Amino acid sequence: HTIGLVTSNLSLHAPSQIAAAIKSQASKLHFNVVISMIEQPDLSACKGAVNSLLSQRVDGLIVNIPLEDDQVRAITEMCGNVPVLFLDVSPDLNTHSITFDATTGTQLAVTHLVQRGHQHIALLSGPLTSVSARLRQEGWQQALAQHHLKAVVQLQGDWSSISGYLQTLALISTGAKFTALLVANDQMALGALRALNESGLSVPGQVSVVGYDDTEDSACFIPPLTTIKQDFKALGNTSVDQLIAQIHAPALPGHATILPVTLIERKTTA
Ligand code: IPT
Repeated sequence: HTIGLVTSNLSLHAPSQIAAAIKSQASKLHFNVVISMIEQPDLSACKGAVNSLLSQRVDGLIVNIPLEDDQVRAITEMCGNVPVLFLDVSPDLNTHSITFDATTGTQLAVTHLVQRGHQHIALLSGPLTSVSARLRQEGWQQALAQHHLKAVVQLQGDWSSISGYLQTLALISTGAKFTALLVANDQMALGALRALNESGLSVPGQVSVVGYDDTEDSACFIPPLTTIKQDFKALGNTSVDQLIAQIHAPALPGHATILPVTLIERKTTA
């Protein structure tokens, strides 16, 4: 039995840890995993990857690529009778999906900062072409508004650590006054920490930083990163179990599962 996994670039820490978790759980249940990776997410690349896995006669597909609603419909149609499960789509879609609770994740991060007295908060988002990047940005904005606050500056990176570094340097060079920085993933937070350090801004003395993901290296950043944990092991286990259930019962109606997130407080916030 074989599961096909279509994934975003595995040089990114989150997709690679998700792929590892899927592989482990599948092995336990005696399923093979064949992977098709897309370097830059777009519909035609995703269709190509799905087709190549279908031609290898996989029993079901897990798709970890950011997709808009109409793109999800197009991919589902292509799969025909082969069950498919999406990991990076809107939780409001009436399809098989497993995503993390972005409303709670962003609220936890904002509340953590506001409780520590922060009023001047900057945002570093992921690429806004990605659903999950948009959900995080909107979640932060809503949570800030609940505290009658607005982001002082909003920047956008591409999930990579170098984009986090460059965008944070750009933020510092605007001269904008900020005491905290919310970052949409830990890799960009790693770059942000370097930019702050090189600019002589101490973390958390002058600037607090909150990441998002809690990938495996984040406890070893300098300082260890406060972040929102998305449990990628749990995602891997649940998605393999769920896809196998779909394989056994292909008529199961679409269902959006939402996994919980938690705040991991380390040393980048005060
Ligand atoms: C999402 C990660 O949070 C982000 O850091 C980045 O790696 C992105 O994936 C790449 O697509 S997690 C995803 C399941 C929404």
